[in-house]
Amino acid sequence: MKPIITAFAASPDRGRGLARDMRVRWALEEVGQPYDVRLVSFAEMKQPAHLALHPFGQIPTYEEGDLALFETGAIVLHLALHHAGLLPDDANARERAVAWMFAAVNTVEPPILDLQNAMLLERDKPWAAERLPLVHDRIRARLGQLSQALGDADWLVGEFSAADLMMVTVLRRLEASGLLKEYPKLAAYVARGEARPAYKRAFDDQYAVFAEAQSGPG
Ligand code: GTB
Repeated sequence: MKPIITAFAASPDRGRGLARDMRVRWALEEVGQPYDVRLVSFAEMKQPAHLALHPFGQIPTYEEGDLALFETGAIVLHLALHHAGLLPDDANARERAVAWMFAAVNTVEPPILDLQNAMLLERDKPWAAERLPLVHDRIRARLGQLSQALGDADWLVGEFSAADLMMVTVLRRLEASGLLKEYPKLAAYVARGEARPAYKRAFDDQYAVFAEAQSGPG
C-alpha cells in the first residue's frame, strides 16, 4: 500500500524546495518507497478533515493504512525505522543519529525560524533593525557549533542518515540569508545532501507542483 502525504497546492516558497514536505519526499526517495501526494490549499488545511490528521492545520501529513502521522521528524523517523538505509546498523550510532534528528529540529531550526519571522512578519516594526543582528548572531552561534561537530566528516554519524536529511533541510532555509557561506564546511555539507539522487528526485517532484500551478488550467 502506497503511503499518502500532503503538500501545499500553492507553495509560498515558489518551488525552492523549502516547504517541509521536502523532508518526507526525500526520505521516501532514499528508501525507494513510492508514495502519493494529496495537495491541499491553505483553507483546506484548516478544515476538520485535515485537522483530524494534523492538529495544527499544517503540512505535511503522512497516511499509511490506519497510521496517520504529523511532524516531519516523526514521519522521517518512522520511515527510517521501517526501511533500511536511513539509520546506522550499530545500536549506539543509531541512537546518536536520532539525537541529531532532534538537534536539527529542536536546537538548530528554532533560531532559523526566528530569522524567517523577523524577515517576513516583523520587518516594519520600529525595533526590527536593532533586533536583526541579534537574530543573526544566535544562528551564527549554532552554525559554529555544528560546523565544529561535523569537522571534516561528510555526514554527522558515519554514513548518510536521517540525521543529515533533517539537518540539511533545516540549513537550506538559510539560503536567502547568506549566513551559510560564512561556514564553508556546512555549505559543502548542504551541497553534498543536495547532490544525492534521492534529494534531486524529491526536489523535482515538489517543483513540478509549483510549475503545474504556474501553467494554470488548460
Ligand atoms: N514542526 C512541523 C513539522 O516539522 O512538520 C512544522 C510544519 C510546518 O510548519 N508546516 C508549514 C505549514 O503547513 C509548511 S512548511 N504552514 C501553514 C500554516 O501553518 O498555516 C513551512 C514553510 C512555509 C513557507 C516556506 N517558504 O515560503 O519558503 C518554507 C517553509
